[in-house]
Amino acid sequence: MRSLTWTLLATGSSLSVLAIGVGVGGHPRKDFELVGERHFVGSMPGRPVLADLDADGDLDAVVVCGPCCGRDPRADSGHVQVLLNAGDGRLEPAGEPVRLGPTSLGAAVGDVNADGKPDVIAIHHSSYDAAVLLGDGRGGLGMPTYFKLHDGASPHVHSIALADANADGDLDILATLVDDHAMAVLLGDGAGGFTPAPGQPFFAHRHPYAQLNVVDITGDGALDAVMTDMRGGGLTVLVGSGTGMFSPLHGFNLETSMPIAAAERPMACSLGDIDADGDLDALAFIDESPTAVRMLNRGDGVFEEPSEPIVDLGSASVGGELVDTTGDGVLDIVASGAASNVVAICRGRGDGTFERAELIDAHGRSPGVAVGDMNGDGIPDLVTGNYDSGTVSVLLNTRRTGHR
Ligand SMILES: [Ca+2]
Ligand SMILES: [Ca+2]
Ligand SMILES: [Ca+2]
Ligand SMILES: [Ca+2]
Repeated sequence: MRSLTWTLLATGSSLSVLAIGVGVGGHPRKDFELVGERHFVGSMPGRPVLADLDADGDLDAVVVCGPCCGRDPRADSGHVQVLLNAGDGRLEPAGEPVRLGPTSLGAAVGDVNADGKPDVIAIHHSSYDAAVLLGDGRGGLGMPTYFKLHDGASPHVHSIALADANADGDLDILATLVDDHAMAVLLGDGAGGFTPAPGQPFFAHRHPYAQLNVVDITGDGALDAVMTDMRGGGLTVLVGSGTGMFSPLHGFNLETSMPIAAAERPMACSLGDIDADGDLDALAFIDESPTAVRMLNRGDGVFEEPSEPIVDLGSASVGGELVDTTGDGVLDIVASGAASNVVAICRGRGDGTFERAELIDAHGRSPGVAVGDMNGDGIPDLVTGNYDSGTVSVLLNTRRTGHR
């Protein structure tokens, strides 16, 4: 297998997409290396989901192909492809893609029928249908069974999470219903079936959007949900009862999602303890902007902007993750590129602030990025779904702790 190496631009100078690999203002580094070839998976792949689909101990990738963000579906989009890891980060298709609806957008992976084999749940941008595809434990997926997230008139679904919202031991489906201003909750029966939670969907302010986070944010042991309030320009926390029901942290008031004053249209948010005080903070990614906004947790699930909330990502982004890419125990930002071919990494300083962005070439425009250890060396790598080229790239992290 041909192995190509690519350079990562050093920090210390203003960055632009055109400057990648040129080594402006510093020594070019080879911190991320494309392993194998880019895989063509079909039109409009989104952010991969990483999980061990074939139980061999390494992370595999699940990629859903379908249009995002108002673009029309292409005739050949609308499917899910599993890529199996050879163990060193090289991916190979696990078989033929499985057909979904034309606007399939994203997925979550978990065992929903209690057979010990991971299953895939996919959502569709323009349909209330959630597709459940049972895994065979070898990377194969069965044909989809559909469950309605809602019986509404304006299907617009942007994110999904699998979590046990009612604490009965079975995974449940949670999803943002953008135009219904609500979050759907379907309770799993542990056999691959789902029924609507009582009272769902739950009011979630205006336009809850991408990257639904399901965590215990209030510390009472029950799972809560954190999402962006895109039209309202804030963050919404829905407090879980532990029985599958959710209510707004601030009560049923349109004016009281937690405002993000520093920017409009937060598209997505990622959670992590960025200021090392023991609670989960939020980073909101702003639409059509190379910036993210820091929102620090007061400790009780209320997020507030610090005095300098803006993080410069160096490239427009529609989402990303907070993850330790260097092994120093401090969370860094890994942000996908909205209209470029780069992934931006901002190293965390541990005090809630971040260094200047480093831009990494994903070798395909509009990469949606996932982070996970793909070659078993304990260091997180990058896997991108490249929307415009229809490909997936695996970029192995060759950084070492403390290495600069
Ligand atoms: Ca595997
Ligand atoms: Ca299963
Ligand atoms: Ca459950
Ligand atoms: Ca914190």
